[in-house]
Amino acid sequence: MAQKTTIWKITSLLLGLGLLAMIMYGCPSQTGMLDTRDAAQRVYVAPGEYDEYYAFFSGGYSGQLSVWGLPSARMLRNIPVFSQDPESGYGYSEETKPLLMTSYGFIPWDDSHHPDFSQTNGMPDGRWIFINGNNTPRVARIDLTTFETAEILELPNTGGNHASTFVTENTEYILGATRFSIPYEMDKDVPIDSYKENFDGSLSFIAVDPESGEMSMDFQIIMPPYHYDLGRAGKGPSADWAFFTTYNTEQAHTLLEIYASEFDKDYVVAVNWRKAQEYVREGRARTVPANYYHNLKDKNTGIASSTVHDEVLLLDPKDAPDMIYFLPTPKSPHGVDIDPTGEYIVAGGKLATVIPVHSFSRMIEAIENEAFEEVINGIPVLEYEATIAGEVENPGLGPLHTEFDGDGNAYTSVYISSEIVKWSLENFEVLDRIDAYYSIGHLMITGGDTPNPDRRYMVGLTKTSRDRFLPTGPKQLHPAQLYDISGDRMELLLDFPTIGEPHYAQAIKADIIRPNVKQIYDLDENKHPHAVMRPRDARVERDGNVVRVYMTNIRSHFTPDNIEGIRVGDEVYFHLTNIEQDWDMVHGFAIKGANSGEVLIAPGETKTIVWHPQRTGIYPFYCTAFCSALHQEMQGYVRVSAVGSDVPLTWRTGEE
Ligand code: K7E
Ligand code: CUA
Repeated sequence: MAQKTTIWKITSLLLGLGLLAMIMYGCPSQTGMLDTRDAAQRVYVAPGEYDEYYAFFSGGYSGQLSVWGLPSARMLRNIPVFSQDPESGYGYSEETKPLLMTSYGFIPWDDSHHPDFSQTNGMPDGRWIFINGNNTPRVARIDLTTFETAEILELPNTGGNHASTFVTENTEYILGATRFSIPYEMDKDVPIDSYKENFDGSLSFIAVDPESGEMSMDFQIIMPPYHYDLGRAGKGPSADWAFFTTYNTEQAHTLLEIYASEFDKDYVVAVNWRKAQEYVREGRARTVPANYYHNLKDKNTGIASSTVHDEVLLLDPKDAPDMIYFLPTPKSPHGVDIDPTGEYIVAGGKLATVIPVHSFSRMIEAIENEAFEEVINGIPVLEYEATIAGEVENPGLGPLHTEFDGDGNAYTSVYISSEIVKWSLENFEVLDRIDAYYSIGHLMITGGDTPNPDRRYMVGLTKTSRDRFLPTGPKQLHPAQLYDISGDRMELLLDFPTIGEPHYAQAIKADIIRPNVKQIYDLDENKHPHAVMRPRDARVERDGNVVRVYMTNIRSHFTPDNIEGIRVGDEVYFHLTNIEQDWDMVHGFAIKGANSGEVLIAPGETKTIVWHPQRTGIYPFYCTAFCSALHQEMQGYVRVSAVGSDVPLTWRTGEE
């Protein structure tokens, strides 16, 4: 009897908690879990078959961009972007090192958050994908014919480029913004307590050449010293606008956890970038000194080089009327997301109890009616009531990011209560909710942030996996979950570990990219100045203490293989040309004692590694990729003699 009472007490307690949760969060999802076999079927891609989607996950603190097939969640590639990659030689080879140059020198790491595709008429065109570096502020362009980083541009006047890379409808601009306000003047040494006087915010508009994809810093807008968190380009009717969230409008500079959470509302910034561009063309921007690097890989040689810029165009809202507005938004918002119609501007107030949804058309009306609360540094603050379209009640605790399925539904990731909440753009009512494992950041819907998403799959990018996978010590990989969103209820299909910390992701129909992917680098187009196309042209040349080895690689030998006459103190460049013209026929190169990674050379490509021999002796080098039955034979030796030795420079090509 006593036992029964206890059970009943526990049951009613659980029921009560459930009821409480229902009151707090609306109707809970049934289970969301499918019959396991059914789920397995729906993510099954048979051996030899291709996935339907390419998905690109940011690497977060890995600085890279990983590529996955969906729905199988097979990892296809990890593209090195901001961080050196000893596996491929990216950031170690002489060709790629300049990509990682900044005004602070060679920075072989960054923190990559938001990938976004180049777009044509609002739809991803599969030509390039961009991604931001949040730490030493940068933006990178990855060429989707080769899946390689082609370009990196540093951002001046920026302390953490987080609200990036969001791309406008026809890739006119990539957005950027300073997450942490900082003093503008370069290297300015001021007390941090002088925050309000000396610190400024900035928004960046990076232009993209429509043919080559080449990026350039077109202009920046100087802003009050708030924190600029996330951005989005408008769509359709709002396509000429860009939106950013702010937090710390309190302008705190210590204990932000407390002092940057005081105000009930911060702002969404709305910028008419087309108008800003006109003002800049009219000469209303001023030129200010700056110092930033632009690193670009030459298409013909494969060699990256750096250009240093010393000024930037700066537009002040005080000199640029009718261009930029603040929309009050509760409370320390994180994400700002634009629905497929371009009408709704959804903010994720991480400390707010509702999800505020602004209306673009109401915003335009409010601007016309001058429904302003005040004007800050030339920026009118619109009345909250004048722009708001609705608020989603009971969204859960800590809403962050919202995505859309194109059928009038929105999906918001909710960090603290660790769930995804689906709600209606018609009446702002919650329709469904499903657990996330655990603590979700961004989510992503196939077809993405476009006027026309594919209502197929949704990926939740979560922060901690805890008990979801076999344990690997105190730290587990960051997980992701795949959901089917084609029905009324969200259904969990799969959960899988990822690499790095994916913040955001994009997925595109594989057909858009696949036909353009290169299988080889064409040797006829290889204009690398140190390339050799035939083993008989292979040679070694000395100029003072600089030695250049012009080497070919083909199954299963290096030419030349044996080199003598190298001395301690020499600077030895191995210029390796892979003269294979077969898809995926790579060779690697490594030499004992080199303070470097290996270099992996794709078919038709030339890559260079530099080596500074420290000690006399015999140094084996070998191919690191198991390329053929005689791969183990793909090797050679370098003889290193003492400084001043008279051993003549010789090499073996098999022709002598
Ligand atoms: Cu929410 Cu950098 Cu977009 Cu992480 S960010 S989650
Ligand atoms: Cu080439 Cu192994």
